[in-house]
Amino acid sequence: MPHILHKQALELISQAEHILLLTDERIDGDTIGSTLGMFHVLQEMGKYVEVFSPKEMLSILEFIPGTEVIQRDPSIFDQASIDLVIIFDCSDGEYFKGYLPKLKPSIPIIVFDHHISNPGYGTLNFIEPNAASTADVVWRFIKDLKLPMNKHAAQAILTGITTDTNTFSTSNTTAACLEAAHELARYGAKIQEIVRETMMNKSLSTLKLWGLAFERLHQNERFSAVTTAITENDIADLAVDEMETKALSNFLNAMVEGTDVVLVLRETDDGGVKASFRSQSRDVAAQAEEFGGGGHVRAAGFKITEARLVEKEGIWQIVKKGGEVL
Ligand SMILES: [Mn+2]
Repeated sequence: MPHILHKQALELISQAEHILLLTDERIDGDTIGSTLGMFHVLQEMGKYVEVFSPKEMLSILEFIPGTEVIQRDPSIFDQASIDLVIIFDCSDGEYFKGYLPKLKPSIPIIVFDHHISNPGYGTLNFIEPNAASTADVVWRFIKDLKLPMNKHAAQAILTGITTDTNTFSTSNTTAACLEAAHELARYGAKIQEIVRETMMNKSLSTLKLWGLAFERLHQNERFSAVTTAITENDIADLAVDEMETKALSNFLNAMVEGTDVVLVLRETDDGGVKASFRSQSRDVAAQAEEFGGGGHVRAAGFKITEARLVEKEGIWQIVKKGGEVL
């Protein structure tokens, strides 16, 4: 029997005539996959649906069916006819709050997420901190309510599950997400295409970037982690996109022997430094919080504005403007 919250959400969806779906600000396979999965389901239900995502799509996610419908122009929020907003994999909802005043205050918001830090900012919130991905939260919602599925929806949702578990290799790989993968495969999802597009098929420049990152690997006592660094120059020289550095963190986490935590430091084009932790057993969310960041227990990060990466005798440090070493 459907959960009461699910029924309330279905009521909102049934009444809505113009639904706007939003991804997280940070683009990854889960936020795009869960959003587009729901897009295909709502289309099957005969709904008028639009999708907004604030950042440029990553080339390695372009195989997900429906990426071409994603709009990036915020004037989408000017439409008075929008009567329901659904947002996926976005832990705080901060980025789109600036757009909300353009919408009627009475418009309900449904939130699907798996970040433990999500305060539940929606009218209805589907937040499962133990779920491997937002995509599998979305899948259980669709299944519970017996919403109409097709193979495009299945492929999008399975992409979210696959990428957030680093192809079923991370400690958050649960029986529930494997069961979801099995059911989605029955709806026509192709795991081999997802793995090839998101994990393999690395461009020559990406592999060169990985080569630089491998060379710089070192044990960093400051962060108690095997650490590497990527500078803005590397990224500019090799013209690779952000998802590739995330893939690098996941790869190193799975591959480096004898360490709990891997840290990838990366300079960003706005003059800051991003740090992303991956862990097998330590709580890296707590560690990231010390630096004003956050995330999941096994995958977390932080960002320092106005900082650069500096190498000193093989150890990479974050140096803030003014010279303070973090
Ligand atoms: Mn996620």
